Amino acid sequence: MKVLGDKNQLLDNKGHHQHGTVRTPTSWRKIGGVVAGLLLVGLLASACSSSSSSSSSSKSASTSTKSSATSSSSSSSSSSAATTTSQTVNLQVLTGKMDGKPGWPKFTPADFTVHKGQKVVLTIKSFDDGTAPLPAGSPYSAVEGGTETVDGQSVTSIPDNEISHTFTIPELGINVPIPAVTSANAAAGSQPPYVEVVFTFTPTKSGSFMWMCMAPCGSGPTGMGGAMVTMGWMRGTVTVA
Ligand SMILES: [Cu+2]
Repeated sequence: MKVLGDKNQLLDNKGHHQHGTVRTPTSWRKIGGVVAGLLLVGLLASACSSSSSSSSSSKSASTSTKSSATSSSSSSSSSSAATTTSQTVNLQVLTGKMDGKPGWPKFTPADFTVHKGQKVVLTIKSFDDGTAPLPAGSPYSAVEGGTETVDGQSVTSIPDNEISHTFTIPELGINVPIPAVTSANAAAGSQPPYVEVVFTFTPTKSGSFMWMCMAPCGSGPTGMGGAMVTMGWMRGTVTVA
């Protein structure tokens, strides 16, 4: 299935250099302390980077950390310091049929790690053309906790009857509604067709948080069984380190 591996991105870990000015140090010992401090920062940064490289071995997604200072085409509209980094996380929503388990759509990978205080660009490519409308009045049709585009267009919510899944992290106040693949996506030519959701946010709280889908896309009379209640399908863990 060739689509699963495409657009994977290679890690692009770059070291960060901090430039400090030491003004009239009172002793060499103080300079030594500053140098040791900078080295420690460097070590911590590389430890953080290598943990995301190890988690990127999953074949269907990758995580990378790169300096936004090197990409002048950054789409961020917020002005930020040159040392700000962004992280890229790629998820896919596979249909149960694609994964050999009809009726069990799944997000993959289900578990990933991001870094506190760093902007995350979460790209979710969904191949699911099935809708799972939210109950009327559900709050999960609205984008919360960041900004979202669907196939390049900014959105603040998705109509209930177009929703296929949501990527929701209640403890972080994050909700990403994901529409079903449409005939327009099919006409765009990819095979199988997919819809691409890009959600940008900055985690401000560290810890381990469960994410889940709030759309009734599972099995059973209410759509809340099967994939909906099984870790690794419509729920998983986001670690903010
Ligand atoms: Cu779902």
